[in-house]
Amino acid sequence: MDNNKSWTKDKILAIYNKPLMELIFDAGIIHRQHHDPLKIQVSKLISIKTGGCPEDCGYCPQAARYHTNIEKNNLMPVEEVLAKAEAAKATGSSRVCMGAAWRNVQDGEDFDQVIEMVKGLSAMNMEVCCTLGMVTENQATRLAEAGLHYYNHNIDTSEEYYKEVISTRGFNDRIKTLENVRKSSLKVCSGGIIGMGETVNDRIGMLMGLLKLSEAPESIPINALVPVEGTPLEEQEIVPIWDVVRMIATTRIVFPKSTVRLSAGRTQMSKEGQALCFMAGASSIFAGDKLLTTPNPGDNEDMELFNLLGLTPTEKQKDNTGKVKIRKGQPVLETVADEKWSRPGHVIERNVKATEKGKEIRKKAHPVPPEGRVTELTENSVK
Ligand code: SAM
Ligand code: DTB
Ligand code: SF4
Repeated sequence: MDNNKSWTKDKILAIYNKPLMELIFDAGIIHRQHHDPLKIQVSKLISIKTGGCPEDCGYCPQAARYHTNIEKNNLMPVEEVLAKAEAAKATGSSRVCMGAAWRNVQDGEDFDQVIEMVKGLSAMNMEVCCTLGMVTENQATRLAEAGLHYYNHNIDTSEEYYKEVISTRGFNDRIKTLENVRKSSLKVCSGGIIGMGETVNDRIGMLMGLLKLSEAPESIPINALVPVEGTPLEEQEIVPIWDVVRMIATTRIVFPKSTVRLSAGRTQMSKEGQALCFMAGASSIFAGDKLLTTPNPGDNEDMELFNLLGLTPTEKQKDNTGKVKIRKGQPVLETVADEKWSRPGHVIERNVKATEKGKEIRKKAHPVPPEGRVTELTENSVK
């Protein structure tokens, strides 16, 4: 999908700041030119490995260093994933997105198990997406060969504000991962979060980041921050729905052909607010009563909303399972030298504070660490 390189920050800013009614109208027209406005693509998120992540992403309840009230789980058995997907298919999901709380994919047993999940889901005639952290081109190609359609990896925000949210993984590695995914013939899903304390300029900067990719992402999730207790961003105010609508509409105009997904944060939005997002060009949602660890409206509520608005879930797109184009002369299963992912390591005060608070809480709960207890931070060793 072409990326229109003639966009500038100023041009996008002028769109974002248009009178809201004009903005929604303009975005709605573009939406109708490229998409069926009565169809919504519905994806089911399955958290296949939850919590215990060694990273410090300031928004994330799954980072081991913060103390959050989530249920941690090791990698889910393949059968359990397939059963969850079967149930989601029955309620209208055409796509399953599997999420793992990993910094990056590591070759080995766990990755082999994920490959089996992808094969199983793809055989069920569903679109399959994974979000497993950073990937090499080789790993992305293995996923593509197994039948994966999309890989999700968000750039999250502008390159500048990213440094105030995450210190353990670099913005450039996000871009590198997305280009690895692109080369492997998988479709790219990448977007970000609003409501983290960023400026409007940062929101536009996030879109500029996506425009710098060699091709536009096929799918762009716009998440509204879900502020989770214990994370560095726990005290952020819920982002106003008007900002969400503006961001969705602007994304729709800048990326006319991409699917724009109204992602996390829908439990914080009214039905009317979500309807405005669909008017403004959102064409996809996550279904079910849970995202990865936080609540989501649930199937009944979404069905009610769809009925009210006259929307119907899209069917699965044309099946290309087993027809993945692997580039000639590329030995896909041969191990290549591992990518050297960066670790900027600068100090982010609010992340440090939340980490200290997490340590205190754990110390109170376990004054002496039980013998043989492995610290959570070593679960996914850092490269
Ligand atoms: N570990 C992998 C990674 O970081 O790429 C995959 C899972 S990660 C949870 C996927 C995305 O969820 C993040 O990049 C972020 O955009 C979004 N996310 C995480 N926590 C969130 C929150 N509290 N509110 C909104 N979005 C969130
Ligand atoms: C995306 O952009 N949003 C989804 C999906 N990709 C993986 C994740 C949202 C997570 C919200 C916080 C949670 O439930 O843990
Ligand atoms: Fe959360 Fe993914 Fe960051 Fe881990 S890498 S803390 S799972 S967003």
